[in-house]
Amino acid sequence: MMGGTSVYDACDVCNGDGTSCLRALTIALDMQPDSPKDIHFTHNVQYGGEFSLDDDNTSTLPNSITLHGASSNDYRVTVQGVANEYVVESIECDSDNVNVDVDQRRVIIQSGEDDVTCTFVLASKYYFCDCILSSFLINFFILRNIK
Ligand SMILES: [Ca+2]
Ligand SMILES: [Ca+2]
Repeated sequence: MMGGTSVYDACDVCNGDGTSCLRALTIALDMQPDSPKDIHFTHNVQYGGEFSLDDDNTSTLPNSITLHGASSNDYRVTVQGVANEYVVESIECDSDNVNVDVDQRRVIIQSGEDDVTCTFVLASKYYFCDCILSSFLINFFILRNIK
């Protein structure tokens, strides 16, 4: 293979068993509030380079996925096309070998031996507004009843 090393090439170099030098890179989605909305991600960990997650109780889509990559590569996972009503509030990873860039909606997982889990937290902009609206309505009815 010119100009690069595939995952399988790298594993032949490591142990020859095709799996034991692969890192498990788990990407999880936490929508706030929970939502069936499909959220699309791109990555360069495995061939294909994309997946979708949601955050509800149905099995149509999972809320996390585990990818396997060679430890000697840097990887990038980006959440794409976040709908207008959502913002990427935070991205939480359980490893120091990750550059988190919330503004660019991505993580860069640096080469290393550790397995990594990153949780993308997407919050609805209107969730907060709902809370304000309902507290306004509650106050309104309390005041009305006091009079
Ligand atoms: Ca959630
Ligand atoms: Ca689901």
